[in-house]
Amino acid sequence: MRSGISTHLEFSVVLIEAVLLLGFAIPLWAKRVNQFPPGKEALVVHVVAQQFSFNYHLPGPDGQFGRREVSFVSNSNPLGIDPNDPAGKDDIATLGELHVPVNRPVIAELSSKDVIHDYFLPAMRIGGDAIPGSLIPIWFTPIKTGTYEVICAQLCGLGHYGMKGTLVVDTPQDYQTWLKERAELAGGAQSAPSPAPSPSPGK
Ligand SMILES: [Cu+2]
Repeated sequence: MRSGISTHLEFSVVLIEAVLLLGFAIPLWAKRVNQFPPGKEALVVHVVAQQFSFNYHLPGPDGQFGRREVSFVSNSNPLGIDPNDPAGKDDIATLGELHVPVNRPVIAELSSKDVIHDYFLPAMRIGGDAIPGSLIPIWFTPIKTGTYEVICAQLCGLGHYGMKGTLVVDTPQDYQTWLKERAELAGGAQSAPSPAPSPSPGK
């Protein structure tokens, strides 16, 4: 009977696919997602979502994050970096654009200042919810230089459609250049009014 054979065949295919998916693919993927690279090897960055953009906080050349405190949050200090903490003096805060070096694991710790957002990097095939009061880490390793899109994948308000950003994957040299430029800018912005003349007048 032809119909009998085709029923058996289809059932077998469904069974094999189910075993592959539930028995191998999903557990392996879950393991891969939860297996974070060691902290020393990875670049750690804080991603702080707010309506309607993503803020980034990098530790700067000293590799140490400055303390953050809600009471310091202002327009010029959107992340609330403590100006009295020496570790925070060279910290880098950017809005909308993140630079990372190629071939180095990145751990992004997600949080939010207002509502629930979702930090989604389609090109890195990873994303995670950014929830007020929580720190949710995700990780990825960029393997190709270029500029990639970052989007908010959680309906978060009227401006949600425009909540986009860029991830720039640099060569290690380009990344160091960017880091240096940013750290110099941060040195002036983060500390209390400094009378020292800036060598770069242009913005
Ligand atoms: Cu959002």
